[in-house]
Amino acid sequence: MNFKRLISKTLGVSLAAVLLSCSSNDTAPLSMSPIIPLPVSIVDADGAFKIGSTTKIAYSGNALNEVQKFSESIKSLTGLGLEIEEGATSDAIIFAIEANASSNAEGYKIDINTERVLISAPTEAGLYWGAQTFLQVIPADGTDSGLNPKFAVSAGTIEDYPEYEYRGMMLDVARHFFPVSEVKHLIDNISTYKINHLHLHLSDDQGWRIEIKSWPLLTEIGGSTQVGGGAGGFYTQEDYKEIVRYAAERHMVIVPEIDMPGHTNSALAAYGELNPGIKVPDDGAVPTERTQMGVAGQPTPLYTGRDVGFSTLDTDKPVTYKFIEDVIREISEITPGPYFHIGGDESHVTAMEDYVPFIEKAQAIVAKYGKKSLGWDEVAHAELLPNTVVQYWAKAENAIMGIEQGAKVLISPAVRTYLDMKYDSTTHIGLNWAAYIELDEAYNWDPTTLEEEIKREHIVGVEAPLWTETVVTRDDIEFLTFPRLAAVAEVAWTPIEKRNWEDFSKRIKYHGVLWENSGVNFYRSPKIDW
Ligand code: TNX
Repeated sequence: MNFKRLISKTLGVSLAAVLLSCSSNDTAPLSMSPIIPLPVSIVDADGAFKIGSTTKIAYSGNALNEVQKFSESIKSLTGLGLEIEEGATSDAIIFAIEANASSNAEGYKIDINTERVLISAPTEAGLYWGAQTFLQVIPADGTDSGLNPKFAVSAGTIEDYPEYEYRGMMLDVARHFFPVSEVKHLIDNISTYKINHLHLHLSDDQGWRIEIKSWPLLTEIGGSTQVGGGAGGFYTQEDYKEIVRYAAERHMVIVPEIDMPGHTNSALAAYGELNPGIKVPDDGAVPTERTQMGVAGQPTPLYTGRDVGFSTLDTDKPVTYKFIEDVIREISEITPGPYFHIGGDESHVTAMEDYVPFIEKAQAIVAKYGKKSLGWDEVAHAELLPNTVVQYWAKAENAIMGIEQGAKVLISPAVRTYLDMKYDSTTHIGLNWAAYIELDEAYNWDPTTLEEEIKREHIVGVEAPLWTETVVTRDDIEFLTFPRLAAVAEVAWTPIEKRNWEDFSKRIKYHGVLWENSGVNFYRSPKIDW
């Protein structure tokens, strides 16, 4: 489908005809572009810039890396293999590092006139986000009606910067394992939406997914299976470094998570000395949740089911703290990003008097290795270090307890942002314990109005987690992620005053065409007239 047909489909034939006939060169005004997330400001001007085979990609300042990535992206979008020429000034798409292009480190400016396109930003990250925007302004389909043999982009100016500095997605590689190639594919597809953090849930009851050289059985035994009993798998440290490198090239930070003290059966199956065993309560009854835990000091059986909350590390033993220190040290050494996520959720079989000191010790070890702790909202029961970030997923009162201690909050309410929730009761994969989340429900909310006590200044950003109990293939990942991630990305990037569901529901159609053209699976929400 070409752009005009897409616009006709998007806006209704008559409105599209008016729009197309009143702008020169047959292109819709820049402000009608289907950009997601919506930029802060778009101002239209007369005329259009035509991209053709003679167009050059130019740059000034330290922008060659960005220009090379852009040249690959524009080639796969349009088929045009444009030459890179440092100083070109006309018939050119120019990338320039300019300190005053934006006061935000990730901000950028795009100025389009009939002669050239100028994308400027104070940083390479800003140029990268500017390039993502510009690619969405170019008509998606190379084949043209014949009226105009070039890809015409309407003139005007875009000025843009993010509302939140942390715009994230989480992938659970523990319940089902996904190899490096799948993670890279996901990184490509989500960075289009200016997602700049990928949180990897690297351990859980069903699997331990990262090599720890000082505790080799974690992966050898703990990584050997997954939900449903499949073969599992794990990342070597070299694999993990490759993911970190690939993400960094796309200005995305990897946030590693080792979930503790609960969600640890895979570690207990590998190293029995970490297992406190079944604690028989005073009345002699055996707690059923902990039947998996068996005998203290002995390894547990591997677990391939979907239950949560039945496992815990032995919080009393010194060896447990040697273990978590080794794990945190080895992962921190290969993690350039600022965060280490310590999990802390659903430790239902760890007594609160054991849980609190455990979290405090884990936080201190994270700090010792130069990282900031992130933790699921339950960690706010402990005394938090000033730079710890609490990830609000379930209980607002926990997030508020964190704020009262001076912590910042990462917003991931299950009822809005959980990508593993079904869209509706007929969705073939996913869970529904929190909600059904249709596309409009993933869009129509704001982090600052969830709770009175959680204010703008407390919030570092928004993250959409994808838990993978029911997610097995690339198709499954994509079906639950798209289009909802695009909605959450706009919640995280675009200021609330600019956001509007009606408008989003029109822009998203173009992305359906892009996904279709590039073989990305997505949910054809009945709320959208695809
Ligand atoms: C709750 S969200 C969990 C995960 C599950 C998820 C399924 C959170 C911090 N813990 O262990 O996978 O629900 O939706």
